[in-house]
Amino acid sequence: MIRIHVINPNSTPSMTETIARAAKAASAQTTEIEAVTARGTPASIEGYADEAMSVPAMLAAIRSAEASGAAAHVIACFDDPGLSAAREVASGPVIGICQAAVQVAVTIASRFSVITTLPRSVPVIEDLLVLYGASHRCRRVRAVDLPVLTLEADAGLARSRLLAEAIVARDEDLVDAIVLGCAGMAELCDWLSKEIGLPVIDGVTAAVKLAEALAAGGFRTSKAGAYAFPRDKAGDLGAAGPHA
Ligand code: 5HY
Repeated sequence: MIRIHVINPNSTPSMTETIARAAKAASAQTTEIEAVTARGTPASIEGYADEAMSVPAMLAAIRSAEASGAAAHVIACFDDPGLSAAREVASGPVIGICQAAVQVAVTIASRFSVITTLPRSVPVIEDLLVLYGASHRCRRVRAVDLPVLTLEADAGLARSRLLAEAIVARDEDLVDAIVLGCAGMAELCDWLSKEIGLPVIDGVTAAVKLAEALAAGGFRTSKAGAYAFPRDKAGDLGAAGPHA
């Protein structure tokens, strides 16, 4: 068995349950999914400050999962918050659901659009697409203009907004796939794909399958460069100590 640690950086347990169901549905028989809710972080991640406030607890969860034998880690938030910091503290591979979804999208489709929750998340995701070298393959990052937690609080409204936006993306953006831009949309993937007749990619599924592949291949995060473990600063100021 390999254990994959799936961390929800926001502090909403019911969203972790949604993520866990999607992760388990995607995982192989030989995979154990350890789904964890970050402690003391924002109830949802909607922009840069929420991201920043979620990272310390997420890093603590990754350190703990490493100690209990996790072979790989999935950051189950489409902003990929703290992804590089997580790779510093982890030995196993760390996969962000945005990066994983984008890698699947560019492999199975020539052009895709992303549909996320609030308009404020659109530039965050656009910048990630540039970082991942995929911005020329994404026609548009769209938003249903609903808060993250409304996906669960009003599932009917979420579905109708997502379907309407996906139809516009299919017919106006002329894409051959849609990427769901929020972990909370994970269970809407198959339904939406059937409704619009296009492949729909959920980042939780993409990340779990990539994590399984990397773990099975024995790949570990390289500690030879920028992803080396954080330095111990204790001796840096010498005998003078921190209050010279
Ligand atoms: C997510 N926020 O996947 C992101 C995406 C978003 O709490 N989980 C969050 O919609 O901003």
